[in-house]
Formats: sequence, structure tokens, C-alpha cells
Amino acid sequence: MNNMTRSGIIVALMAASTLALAEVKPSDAVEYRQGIYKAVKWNFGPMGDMVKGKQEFNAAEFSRRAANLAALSKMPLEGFIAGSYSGSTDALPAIEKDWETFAGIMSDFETSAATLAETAASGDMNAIRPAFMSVAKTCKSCHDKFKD
Ligand code: ASC
Repeated sequence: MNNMTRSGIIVALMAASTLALAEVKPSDAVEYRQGIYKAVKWNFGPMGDMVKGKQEFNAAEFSRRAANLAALSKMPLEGFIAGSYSGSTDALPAIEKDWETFAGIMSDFETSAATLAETAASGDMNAIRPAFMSVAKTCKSCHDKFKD
């Protein structure tokens, strides 16, 4: 690689990192993650009603929602940016202070949601119920530690 190529790459990398750092307003990050969690609830609610027998179990419908949840579970983490723990949010500053724990729970959310989606394909409520409860446990443990 010659020096011109090298400096071109360096300039491109600097531009990319500047872009990555710039322009995300904390209030936009709050709205983003709240939107994701609304979609999480939209799917998780009916699944919970089916698990609890409040709504008739429909295996295809449950499976569709579980797949949605598995995709959604990967999305909120990027919305937890610096400076986004005050104002219209219930997210506590503890998230920033104990990022490792927070990110660990979010990772458990992803893993358990993926397992729930796989299990849902079986259509067997006896297998689905504990898989659903594992996801609910990750929701609760995060709310207990990191939500006002
Ligand atoms: C829900 C919901 C949550 C979680 C949590 C699980 O249905 O709205 O926040 O489950 O209660 O313990």
C-alpha cells in the first residue's frame, strides 16, 4: 500500500468515526428505544395472554409474535446512549454506571427470545410456557435494576 492510499484510508476512517459520533440527540434515542419497547409489548402481551389461558392458544399466531420479539430484542441496546437518562425516560443513570450488567441482561433477553421463537415452532405449550417465562424474567430483572 502506498502513502496516498494509506492517507486516503485514514481520512475515510476519521470521517466515518466522526459521523458515528455526531448527531444522535438523546431525546431521539429515548423515543427510538421507547418505540421498540412498545412493539415488544405489542407482541409480548398477547403471547402472555395465551400462556396464561386468557386468550385461546393459536400456535401460528404465537410463533409469528415470538419471531417478531426475537428480532425486536436485538434493537433497543443501541438507543441507550450517553446523556439519555434524564427527561422523559424511566431509564435510570445506573445503566451507564453498570453498563456490563445492563448489557448482560439485554443479551439474556436476546438469547431467551431466540429460544422462545425456536420453541414456539414446536407448537407445544408445555415447552413454550417455560421458554416464555425465561424471557419475562429478563424483562423483570432489568426493570428492577434499571427502570424507575
Ligand atoms: C409483560 C410486561 C412486562 C413484563 C414483565 C415480566 O407482559 O409488560 O414488563 O411482562 O412484567 O415480569
